[in-house]
Amino acid sequence: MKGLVLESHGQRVTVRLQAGDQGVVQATLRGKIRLQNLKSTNPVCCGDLVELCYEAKTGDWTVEGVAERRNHMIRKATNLSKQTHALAANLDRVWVVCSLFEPKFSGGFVDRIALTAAAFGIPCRVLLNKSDRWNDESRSIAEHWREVYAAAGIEVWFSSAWSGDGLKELANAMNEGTQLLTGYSGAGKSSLLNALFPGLGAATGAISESSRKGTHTTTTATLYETGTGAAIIDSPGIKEWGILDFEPYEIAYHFPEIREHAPACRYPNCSHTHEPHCAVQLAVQDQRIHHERFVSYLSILTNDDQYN
Ligand SMILES: Nc1nc2c(ncn2[C@@H]2O[C@H](COP(=O)(O)OP(=O)(O)O)[C@@H](O)[C@H]2O)c(=O)[nH]1
Ligand SMILES: [Mg+2]
Ligand SMILES: [Zn+2]
Repeated sequence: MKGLVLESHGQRVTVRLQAGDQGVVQATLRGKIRLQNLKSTNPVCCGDLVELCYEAKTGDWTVEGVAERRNHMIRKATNLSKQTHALAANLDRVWVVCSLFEPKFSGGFVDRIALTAAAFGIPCRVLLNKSDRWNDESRSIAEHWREVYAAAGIEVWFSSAWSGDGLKELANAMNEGTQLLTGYSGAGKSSLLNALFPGLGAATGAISESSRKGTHTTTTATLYETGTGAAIIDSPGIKEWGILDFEPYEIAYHFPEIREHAPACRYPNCSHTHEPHCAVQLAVQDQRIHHERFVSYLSILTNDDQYN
C-alpha cells in the first residue's frame, strides 16, 4: 500500500494511507532503507511517498520502499557535519518566512535557503511577516529587500498573521501543490498557518523574553493537508542553514544576477573575487548588483557561517 509521509522521527514515520480508509498510521523503516542512505540523518522525510506493508499478526506497519523524489530541501545536519538532513521532499514552492525584527532579518540566511531551493529546481519566495509592527522606516526597509530580491527573481511578499495583512493573497497562493514554510524560529510560520487554515492546530510559541527569540515549539517538520488537495509543511525554526558542498561555479550560477553578468568577465572560470576585468565586481561597484547579495555570495563561497 502507498502512503504519504506527514512526519518523520528517524526510524518512525507518520503516514497517510493513499488507499482504503486513508487513515493515518505509524510505521517503522525497514533496516535496508536506513542502510541505503547512510549520509542522511533521516532517509525518509515528510512529503516522501512510501510503500508500506501491514503485518496482520502484530498489527505493525513497515516502510518497505521510498519513491524517487522530484526534489527535496536538504542541508547539512550541522555546519561541519558530513551528514545531511532532509527537511521535506516533493515540493512545489519554498517560502522563507522572516520578520524584520525579532527575529532580525538576515539576507545571508535567506540566500542560503534560496540557493538550496534553486539548486534543486524549487521556486522560492520570501515572506516578510509581522507587517503590523512596521512604521514608515521599517516599511521602507521592507521595500528595499523587495527590490534586492526582485533583481534575483525572488518575490518578497508582506504579511501579518495578527492584522491579516496579505493573508488573502497568501491563501490563494497556498491553494495548490505542496509548499514548505521554513526560516528562523519565531518568524510566525505556525501562526500564519493557523490564521490561513483555522482549526489546523499548528503549535506556536511566544517570543521568550530572555532570548528575544522564539521558543522551540516544533521539533520536526509536519505536513498538513488543507483539504483541497494542497499541502503545507510547517517546519521547526532553524538557527542556521548548513549549506551543502556546492562547487563555486554552481553557487555563482544560482545567483541569477551574478549569472547574468558573468559571461562578460575576462576569464571564463572567474570566481568574481579577485580577478581583473571581472564584470560581476564592476556591476557591484555600479550598484547593478545589490551589495547585500554579493556579500552573501562571497560568504557562501568561503564557507563563512557568519550570516549578515
Ligand atoms: N506582531 C506579530 N507577531 C507575530 C505575528 N505572527 C506571529 N507572531 C508572534 O511571533 C511568535 C512566534 O510565532 P510562531 O508562529 O510560533 O513562529 P514560528 O516559530 O515561525 O512558527 C509568537 O509570539 C506569535 O504570536 C505577526 O504577524 N505579527
Ligand atoms: Mg512554528
Ligand atoms: Zn568575474
